[in-house]
Amino acid sequence: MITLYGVYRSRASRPIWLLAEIGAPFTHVPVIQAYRLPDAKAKDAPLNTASPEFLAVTPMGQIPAMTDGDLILTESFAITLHLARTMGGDLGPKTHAETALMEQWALFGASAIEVPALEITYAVADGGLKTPEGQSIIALAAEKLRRPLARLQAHLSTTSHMVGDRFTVADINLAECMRYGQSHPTLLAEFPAVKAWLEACQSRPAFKKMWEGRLAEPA
Ligand SMILES: N[C@@H](CCC(=O)N[C@@H](CS)C(=O)NCC(=O)O)C(=O)O
Repeated sequence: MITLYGVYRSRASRPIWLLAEIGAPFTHVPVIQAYRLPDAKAKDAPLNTASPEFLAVTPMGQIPAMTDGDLILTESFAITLHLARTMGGDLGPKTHAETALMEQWALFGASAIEVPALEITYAVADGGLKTPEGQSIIALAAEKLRRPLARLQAHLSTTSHMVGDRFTVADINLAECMRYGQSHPTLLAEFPAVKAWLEACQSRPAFKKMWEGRLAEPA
Protein backbone atom coordinates (compact mmCIF):
# COMPACT_ATOMS: atom_id res chain seq x y z
CA MET A 1 0.00 0.00 0.00
CA ILE A 2 1.20 3.47 -0.91
CA THR A 3 1.45 6.11 1.81
CA LEU A 4 1.86 9.67 0.58
CA TYR A 5 2.96 12.44 2.92
CA GLY A 6 2.17 16.05 2.13
CA VAL A 7 -0.71 18.51 1.95
CA TYR A 8 -2.28 19.32 -1.42
CA ARG A 9 -0.82 22.84 -1.26
CA SER A 10 2.67 21.55 -1.98
CA ARG A 11 4.47 19.53 -4.62
CA ALA A 12 2.49 16.56 -3.25
CA SER A 13 -0.14 17.75 -5.78
CA ARG A 14 1.94 15.95 -8.43
CA PRO A 15 1.66 12.38 -7.08
CA ILE A 16 -1.88 13.11 -5.86
CA TRP A 17 -2.91 14.02 -9.43
CA LEU A 18 -1.13 10.93 -10.78
CA LEU A 19 -2.77 8.63 -8.22
CA ALA A 20 -6.16 10.08 -9.16
CA GLU A 21 -5.43 9.30 -12.82
CA ILE A 22 -4.54 5.71 -11.89
CA GLY A 23 -7.45 5.37 -9.48
CA ALA A 24 -5.12 3.67 -7.00
CA PRO A 25 -6.00 3.59 -3.29
CA PHE A 26 -3.42 5.18 -1.01
CA THR A 27 -3.08 6.48 2.51
CA HIS A 28 -2.76 10.24 2.55
CA VAL A 29 -0.93 11.81 5.49
CA PRO A 30 -1.40 15.59 5.16
CA VAL A 31 1.93 16.78 6.55
CA ILE A 32 2.02 20.59 6.36
CA GLN A 33 5.02 22.86 5.82
CA ALA A 34 6.42 23.93 9.23
CA TYR A 35 6.88 27.51 8.03
CA ARG A 36 3.13 27.84 7.50
CA LEU A 37 2.41 27.27 11.20
CA PRO A 38 2.73 29.87 13.97
CA ASP A 39 4.53 27.34 16.18
CA ALA A 40 5.45 24.11 14.42
CA LYS A 41 6.97 22.70 17.61
CA ALA A 42 3.94 23.34 19.82
CA LYS A 43 2.47 20.22 21.44
CA ASP A 44 -0.85 20.66 19.61
CA ALA A 45 0.72 21.55 16.23
CA PRO A 46 -0.48 19.39 13.34
CA LEU A 47 1.96 16.92 11.80
CA ASN A 48 4.43 19.10 9.92
CA THR A 49 7.78 19.02 8.16
CA ALA A 50 9.59 19.65 11.47
CA SER A 51 7.71 16.95 13.42
CA PRO A 52 9.98 14.16 14.71
CA GLU A 53 7.53 11.54 13.34
CA PHE A 54 7.91 12.98 9.85
CA LEU A 55 11.68 13.47 10.15
CA ALA A 56 11.84 9.74 10.91
CA VAL A 57 10.38 9.14 7.43
CA THR A 58 12.65 11.66 5.69
CA PRO A 59 15.41 13.52 7.55
CA MET A 60 15.21 16.20 4.83
CA GLY A 61 11.83 17.14 6.27
CA GLN A 62 10.27 18.12 2.96
CA ILE A 63 7.06 17.09 1.27
CA PRO A 64 6.14 15.05 -0.64
CA ALA A 65 7.53 11.79 0.62
CA MET A 66 6.15 8.37 -0.15
CA THR A 67 6.47 4.85 1.15
CA ASP A 68 5.67 1.82 -0.97
CA GLY A 69 6.38 -1.23 1.16
CA ASP A 70 10.04 -0.96 2.20
CA LEU A 71 10.77 1.71 -0.39
CA ILE A 72 10.93 5.30 0.87
CA LEU A 73 11.05 7.97 -1.82
CA THR A 74 11.42 11.72 -1.60
CA GLU A 75 11.48 14.13 -4.57
CA SER A 76 8.11 14.58 -6.21
CA PHE A 77 9.29 13.56 -9.67
CA ALA A 78 11.01 10.41 -8.41
CA ILE A 79 7.68 9.52 -6.80
CA THR A 80 5.54 10.21 -9.90
CA LEU A 81 7.97 8.38 -12.19
CA HIS A 82 8.07 5.37 -9.84
CA LEU A 83 4.28 5.20 -9.55
CA ALA A 84 3.79 5.61 -13.29
CA ARG A 85 6.33 2.88 -14.03
CA THR A 86 5.03 0.39 -11.48
CA MET A 87 1.27 0.90 -11.59
CA GLY A 88 0.49 3.61 -14.14
CA GLY A 89 -0.25 1.52 -17.25
CA ASP A 90 -0.25 3.88 -20.24
CA LEU A 91 0.79 6.77 -17.97
CA GLY A 92 4.19 5.14 -17.65
CA PRO A 93 6.84 4.24 -20.20
CA LYS A 94 6.40 1.39 -22.69
CA THR A 95 9.99 1.34 -23.96
CA HIS A 96 13.45 2.32 -22.73
CA ALA A 97 13.28 5.32 -25.06
CA GLU A 98 10.06 6.48 -23.40
CA THR A 99 11.65 6.01 -19.97
CA ALA A 100 14.52 8.23 -21.07
CA LEU A 101 12.18 10.87 -22.49
CA MET A 102 10.03 10.92 -19.34
CA GLU A 103 13.16 11.39 -17.24
CA GLN A 104 14.40 14.08 -19.60
CA TRP A 105 11.19 16.11 -19.33
CA ALA A 106 11.05 15.75 -15.53
CA LEU A 107 14.62 17.05 -15.26
CA PHE A 108 13.85 19.81 -17.75
CA GLY A 109 10.83 20.84 -15.66
CA ALA A 110 12.82 20.85 -12.43
CA SER A 111 15.88 22.62 -13.82
CA ALA A 112 14.55 25.03 -16.47
CA ILE A 113 10.92 25.77 -15.56
CA GLU A 114 10.16 25.31 -11.87
CA VAL A 115 12.34 27.98 -10.25
CA PRO A 116 11.49 30.96 -12.51
CA ALA A 117 7.85 29.87 -12.64
CA LEU A 118 7.76 29.85 -8.82
CA GLU A 119 9.35 33.30 -8.76
CA ILE A 120 6.34 34.49 -10.77
CA THR A 121 3.85 32.77 -8.44
CA TYR A 122 5.42 34.27 -5.30
CA ALA A 123 5.82 37.76 -6.76
CA VAL A 124 2.23 37.84 -8.06
CA ALA A 125 0.91 36.55 -4.72
CA ASP A 126 2.84 39.34 -2.97
CA GLY A 127 1.03 41.94 -5.11
CA GLY A 128 4.03 42.28 -7.42
CA LEU A 129 1.94 43.14 -10.47
CA LYS A 130 1.16 46.50 -8.82
CA THR A 131 4.67 47.62 -7.80
CA PRO A 132 7.70 48.48 -9.98
CA GLU A 133 9.94 46.13 -7.91
CA GLY A 134 7.46 43.28 -8.28
CA GLN A 135 7.01 43.95 -11.97
CA SER A 136 10.75 43.78 -12.55
CA ILE A 137 11.04 40.43 -10.64
CA ILE A 138 8.17 39.05 -12.73
CA ALA A 139 9.66 40.37 -16.00
CA LEU A 140 13.06 38.84 -15.16
CA ALA A 141 11.51 35.46 -14.31
CA ALA A 142 9.43 35.54 -17.52
CA GLU A 143 12.57 36.24 -19.52
CA LYS A 144 14.27 33.17 -17.93
CA LEU A 145 11.28 31.09 -19.03
CA ARG A 146 11.12 32.21 -22.66
CA ARG A 147 13.89 29.92 -23.88
CA PRO A 148 12.54 26.68 -22.31
CA LEU A 149 9.02 27.69 -23.31
CA ALA A 150 10.16 28.13 -26.91
CA ARG A 151 11.52 24.57 -26.68
CA LEU A 152 8.15 23.33 -25.39
CA GLN A 153 6.28 25.34 -28.02
CA ALA A 154 8.35 23.70 -30.79
CA HIS A 155 7.71 20.25 -29.31
CA LEU A 156 3.98 20.72 -28.77
CA SER A 157 3.50 22.19 -32.23
CA THR A 158 4.22 18.74 -33.65
CA THR A 159 2.55 16.47 -31.08
CA SER A 160 -0.33 16.66 -28.62
CA HIS A 161 1.57 15.33 -25.59
CA MET A 162 5.08 15.30 -24.17
CA VAL A 163 5.82 11.60 -24.83
CA GLY A 164 4.29 8.86 -26.96
CA ASP A 165 1.31 10.79 -28.39
CA ARG A 166 -0.69 10.02 -25.26
CA PHE A 167 -1.20 11.56 -21.82
CA THR A 168 1.56 10.35 -19.48
CA VAL A 169 3.40 11.16 -16.29
CA ALA A 170 5.59 13.49 -18.38
CA ASP A 171 2.57 15.74 -18.96
CA ILE A 172 1.70 15.76 -15.25
CA ASN A 173 5.24 16.62 -14.19
CA LEU A 174 5.66 19.46 -16.66
CA ALA A 175 2.12 20.79 -16.32
CA GLU A 176 2.62 21.06 -12.58
CA CYS A 177 5.81 23.09 -13.10
CA MET A 178 4.09 25.26 -15.69
CA ARG A 179 1.14 25.90 -13.36
CA TYR A 180 3.34 28.19 -11.26
CA GLY A 181 3.91 30.43 -14.30
CA GLN A 182 0.23 30.68 -15.14
CA SER A 183 -0.27 33.68 -12.89
CA HIS A 184 1.77 35.76 -15.36
CA PRO A 185 -0.90 37.76 -17.19
CA THR A 186 0.48 37.48 -20.75
CA LEU A 187 3.44 35.07 -20.94
CA LEU A 188 1.57 31.95 -21.99
CA ALA A 189 -0.20 33.75 -24.84
CA GLU A 190 3.24 34.00 -26.49
CA PHE A 191 3.34 30.18 -26.62
CA PRO A 192 -0.10 29.08 -27.87
CA ALA A 193 0.69 25.38 -28.25
CA VAL A 194 1.95 25.26 -24.64
CA LYS A 195 -1.12 27.15 -23.44
CA ALA A 196 -3.51 24.78 -25.25
CA TRP A 197 -1.65 21.70 -23.94
CA LEU A 198 -1.68 23.02 -20.36
CA GLU A 199 -5.39 23.79 -20.52
CA ALA A 200 -6.06 20.30 -21.88
CA CYS A 201 -4.04 18.73 -19.04
CA GLN A 202 -5.92 20.80 -16.45
CA SER A 203 -9.32 19.89 -17.92
CA ARG A 204 -8.81 16.24 -17.01
CA PRO A 205 -11.12 14.90 -14.26
CA ALA A 206 -8.14 13.71 -12.20
CA PHE A 207 -6.56 17.18 -12.22
CA LYS A 208 -9.91 18.70 -11.19
CA LYS A 209 -10.22 16.18 -8.36
CA MET A 210 -6.76 17.11 -7.09
CA TRP A 211 -7.58 20.81 -7.48
CA GLU A 212 -10.82 20.47 -5.49
CA GLY A 213 -8.84 18.84 -2.68
CA ARG A 214 -6.36 21.70 -2.83
CA LEU A 215 -9.06 24.36 -2.70
CA ALA A 216 -10.66 22.59 0.29
CA GLU A 217 -7.44 23.10 2.27
CA PRO A 218 -6.88 26.35 4.17
CA ALA A 219 -4.60 28.70 2.18
N1 LIG B 1 12.64 19.04 -5.03
C1 LIG B 1 11.69 18.70 -4.01
C2 LIG B 1 11.24 19.97 -3.33
C3 LIG B 1 10.44 19.68 -2.06
C4 LIG B 1 10.00 20.96 -1.38
O1 LIG B 1 10.61 22.04 -1.51
N2 LIG B 1 8.88 20.84 -0.65
C5 LIG B 1 8.34 21.99 0.06
C6 LIG B 1 6.83 22.07 -0.17
S1 LIG B 1 6.41 22.14 -1.87
C7 LIG B 1 8.55 21.79 1.55
O2 LIG B 1 8.50 20.69 2.06
N3 LIG B 1 8.73 22.90 2.28
C8 LIG B 1 8.79 22.87 3.71
C9 LIG B 1 10.18 22.84 4.26
O3 LIG B 1 11.15 22.93 3.47
O4 LIG B 1 10.28 22.78 5.47
C10 LIG B 1 10.51 17.93 -4.65
O5 LIG B 1 10.22 18.17 -5.85
O6 LIG B 1 9.89 17.10 -3.98
